[in-house]
Amino acid sequence: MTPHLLILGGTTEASVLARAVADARIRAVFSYAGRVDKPRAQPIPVRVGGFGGADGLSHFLRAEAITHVVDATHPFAAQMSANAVVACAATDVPLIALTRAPWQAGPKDSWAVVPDIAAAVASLAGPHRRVFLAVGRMHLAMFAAQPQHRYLLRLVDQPDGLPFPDCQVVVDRGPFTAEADKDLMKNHDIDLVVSKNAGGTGARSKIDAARELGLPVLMIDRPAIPPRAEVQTPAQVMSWLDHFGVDLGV
Ligand code: 3Y8
Ligand code: NAP
Repeated sequence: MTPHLLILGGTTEASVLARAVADARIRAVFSYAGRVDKPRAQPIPVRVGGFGGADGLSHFLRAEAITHVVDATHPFAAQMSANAVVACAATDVPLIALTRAPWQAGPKDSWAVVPDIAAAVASLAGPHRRVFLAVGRMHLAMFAAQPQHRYLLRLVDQPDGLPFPDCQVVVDRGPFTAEADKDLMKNHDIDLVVSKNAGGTGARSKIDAARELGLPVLMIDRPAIPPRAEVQTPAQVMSWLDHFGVDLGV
């Protein structure tokens, strides 16, 4: 069988894996949803846009003769991950997920943990605060239910129109650093950080900065994802491929 790998991407780890796959000269395609204007370039062919649900993904797997799928999407990309489980089962294509363990609160952290974004919105009820809302763009509208706060938003692209009367926007994509996030939060006199429990390294700087500044964090737990094989490092993905007899070019 001639290997043809599909990497469902959009994370730091997916980009590291793409580099390892390119170096091993394994035929692969990297997939983005098309959420942002200029996604990071990759050293392997890239496709952008949804597949059209699990059926659309099954069709893609057959049409492109995909032999292995690596779901290296973000832990909050639950729909994509669920579709990958269904489509790989339907087409009998091996699937592995490259995931990041959730961040754990340390002794110096002051986290309030909520199960999902709706619960985070509800827990923002109460008097005016200066909130660093670093959860991206897609769910901002839900937070409009709490307009009494001053929000600092960090977005990948310049938004057109924002659902808050009092907010400031920083357009930046990670990975970020704790030092820069400390300065940002001090300059904006932030008194609460709202974050998804993304895990990994690319988004944790604001959590480290909050700890060092002694600020509380509203931490949003990740959504449930159907069971599938999971590993935590690109190297483990490469040995999974090796296990299937894929020539790693070494
Ligand atoms: C389009 C593709 C790489 C990947 C980099 C990681 C790290 C930097 C930190 C903050 C939190 C947030 C957000 C974030 C981070 C990495 C990683 C990560 C968080 C890009 C990218 C795409 C996206 C989509 C985007 C979402 C948004 C979420 C911003 C590329 C840059 C908040 C998640 O405007 C929008 O529509 C943005 C949408 C989904 C969450 C949301 O709900 O808005 N990511 N982020 C992917 C696609 O089209 O398929 O350009 O690289 C990737 C990265 N974002 O290779 O360097 O691995 O997690 N991304 C969160 O974790 O809370 C920012 O600001 O502190
Ligand atoms: P999602 O809610 O799970 O997916 C919604 C739909 O978007 C999917 O059903 C699929 O459409 C399409 N899609 C998602 N990821 C895709 C991919 N890599 N390639 C092709 N289509 C994809 O996903 P999301 O939370 O919007 O995340 C979108 C992208 O941003 C992913 O690449 C993810 O890794 C990245 N990202 C997300 C977050 C986050 O906080 N959610 C953070 C960092 C990076 P069809 O059903 O039409 O196939």
